[in-house]
Amino acid sequence: MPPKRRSGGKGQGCIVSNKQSESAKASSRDGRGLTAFDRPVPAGVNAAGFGSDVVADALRATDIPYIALNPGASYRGLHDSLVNYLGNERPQMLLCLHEESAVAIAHGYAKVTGKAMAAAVHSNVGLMHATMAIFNAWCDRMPMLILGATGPVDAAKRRPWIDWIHTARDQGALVRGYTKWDDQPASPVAAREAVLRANWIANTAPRGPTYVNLDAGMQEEKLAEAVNPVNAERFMPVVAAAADAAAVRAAVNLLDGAKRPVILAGRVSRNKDAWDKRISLAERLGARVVTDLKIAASFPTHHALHAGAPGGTVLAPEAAEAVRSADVILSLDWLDVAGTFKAVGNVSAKVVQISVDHHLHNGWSMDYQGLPPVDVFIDCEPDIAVPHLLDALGTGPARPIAPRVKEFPTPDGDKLTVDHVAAALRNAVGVRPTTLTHVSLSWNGASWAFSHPLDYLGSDGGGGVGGGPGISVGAALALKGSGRLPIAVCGDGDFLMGVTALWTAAHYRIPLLIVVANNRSFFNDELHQERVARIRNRPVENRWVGQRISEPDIDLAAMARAQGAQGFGPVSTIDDLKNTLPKAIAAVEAGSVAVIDARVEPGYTAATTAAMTRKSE
Ligand SMILES: Cc1ncc(C[n+]2csc(CCOP(=O)(O)OP(=O)(O)O)c2C)c(N)n1
Ligand SMILES: [Mg+2]
Repeated sequence: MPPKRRSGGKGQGCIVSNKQSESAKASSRDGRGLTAFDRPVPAGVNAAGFGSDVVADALRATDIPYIALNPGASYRGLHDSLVNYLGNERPQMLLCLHEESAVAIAHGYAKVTGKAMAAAVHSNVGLMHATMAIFNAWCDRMPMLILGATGPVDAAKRRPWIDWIHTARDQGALVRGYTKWDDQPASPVAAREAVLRANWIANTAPRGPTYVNLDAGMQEEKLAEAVNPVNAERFMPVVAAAADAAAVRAAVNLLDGAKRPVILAGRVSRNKDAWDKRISLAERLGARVVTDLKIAASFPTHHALHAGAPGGTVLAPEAAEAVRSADVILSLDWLDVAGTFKAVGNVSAKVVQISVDHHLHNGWSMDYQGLPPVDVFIDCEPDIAVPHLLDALGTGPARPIAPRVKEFPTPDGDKLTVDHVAAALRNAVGVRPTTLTHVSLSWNGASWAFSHPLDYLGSDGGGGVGGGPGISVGAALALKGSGRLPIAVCGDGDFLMGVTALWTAAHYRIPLLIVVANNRSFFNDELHQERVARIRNRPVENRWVGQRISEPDIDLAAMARAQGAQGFGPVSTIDDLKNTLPKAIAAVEAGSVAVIDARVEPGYTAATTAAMTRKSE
């Protein structure tokens, strides 16, 4: 039985408007929120008394519902304000066992909602733990507000030893290359402004993480006088951006006359109306559409115009051929236009690029990819530009499009492979709406159909292994109560690096199914070693050395059970998996986290294996 809900404190003394927070209240009442958990006794604190109370007020004004955190003395002032001033609600704390999972949970939440969640990480050490997950979110262009802290900037206030090792001159420098903005405000009023600005910048396209470093001294400082309230909404204005009319006309001139147009459907929102408009655009143009497993679902994969299955490492042959023979290519913020052209070779098409991504590029990280040739550039988000294109195109010649039957590859052999896992999963979930929150590197894009923007959330963004579990927990949090079944397929390496994110899901009763495609190896790198061996004429059979996670095999189901999740397996046969899946799904539907350890044969799709092990460049 969860403890009875009691309100801890009042909060929001330094902010005038409380309008936005009503939505958060509503989501708690309808059972989707987590306010039954971790209730503090009422503290009876009704007015901001300390610097960190002012920060807490600002955080509430952002309307962010959750703050994932791992605690630390550097932000003990803020921690107290969240518990005893705000009453641990709006935002509610989500305790995490590692900073990397705190940030990954915020990342997964943003993948579903498109909005920033908050994460708090302790001083330099917590931030160091968090860095890889921040980098993943940055590369994935996902918003989040990261609060950090430092030992007192005023050296006279530092406790001996610990405050000194946990104080760095420029802590933001640790993450400046892969955050949109950072600050270390020197007063409570400046901190309020920093929190509002950080939330505003994170949520404004191109989205990304922001970092506010809160001086411990500032947090713990007693307010000499009441802080003048502000109307927070006015400091986080909606940024309206439209497509430039001349650029739209130029794009339409190219697209309307195109004989073999191709749409590269890239980074777009989870909005269903925008999804439908994208389909209308493809149908109006008769354009083939290419999608990518690295990013979330952007077009129905079984639409007759979808070319090949979405690829991760390599483009499907049908997609590559469509790009090669295209006369006009429309990139809807495609992740890597230049790289795609390089991989395909001989692309002669005119290119229309719709993107705001260039506003984010910096000198530290090369995640902006190669510089693509572009003939018409529309500097706005694709979801905003597509309706303008449709309007400008008007009605065109009817192009009958035969619907395509959903077909999936037939898995080979009788040993358990990732393709068998996909087939068994498809069969077990039946008609339930599902969200694939993450897939393993071994996943075959042909084995699942995406027909709604929430059917698939894309990969980790930065290629940082270990993000899968945390991202999936955050996505499952955002999907809780939506009627969708969140499913993650994680590699064993990925699962093992991020496994403690599961405890947070178990504690807060966030339902999630994780199937571990357990090949007992960092198999991706076996293929790299095979390639090097081939090029150097050395024994290919040694590729496993320093890669295999066996002897002893790790009991992944036990690792799940140890954290309060339900663990199934190891399952090593197709029948075992078929029998286990319904039980695991039933557990998730009853509110649990369920993990199936599926001992699969090592192996990637034939195309990926061929590309990764080829002898030449
Ligand atoms: C943080 C991090 N460490 C190491 C790597 C290098 N790496 C790329 S894929 C991979 C193997 C992942 O193993 P697993 O999740 O089991 O997937 P598998 O390749 O076995 O299908 C590794 C170690 C990485 N990308 N990120
Ligand atoms: Mg593996």
